[in-house]
Amino acid sequence: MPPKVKAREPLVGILMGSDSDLPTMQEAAEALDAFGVPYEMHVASAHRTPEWVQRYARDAERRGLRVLVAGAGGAAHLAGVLAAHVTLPVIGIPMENGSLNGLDALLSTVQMPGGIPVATVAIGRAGARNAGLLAVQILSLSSPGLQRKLRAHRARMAADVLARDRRLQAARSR
Ligand code: RP5
Repeated sequence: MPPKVKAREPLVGILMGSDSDLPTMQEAAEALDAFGVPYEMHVASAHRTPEWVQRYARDAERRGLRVLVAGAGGAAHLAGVLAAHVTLPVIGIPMENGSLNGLDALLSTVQMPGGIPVATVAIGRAGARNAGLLAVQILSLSSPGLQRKLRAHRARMAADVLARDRRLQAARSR
């Protein structure tokens, strides 16, 4: 059984390798905000603050966190190192930066050894947004309220696409 937590205590831990990742990671935070999911955010580095990351991961479950979201660039090991220390789901976001535009971070995040999964999303802002949504979906497994909000969100997206198509058809028939 997951630990019982007070409603406003963070359920999601968002970590990023550097504050230079914040504009991208903000997308994940905004997705959680949109669903009213409480979270915390920290700058922490698998390489520059390895002990801090290990301690954070080891304490995460006891503190009531249910999902970890980690973004890093370059040799992006933050999500993988977290995953090594927890059985909570870990979602990894490769940052779009450096000389390889995020391809290095994508491979570093996604190519985990068998047995220690990291759910890796797309490079950059769209990936960060999806990471937030995926965290909501995971939490919705034990929250009918979040399930309802997710269904409404999907319905709004579908309505938006249909409206765009109507505008396209109208423009083409002029
Ligand atoms: C990674 O190196 C960070 O996650 C960031 O994406 C990148 C650059 O970090 P800074 O030099 O801006 O601190 O570890």
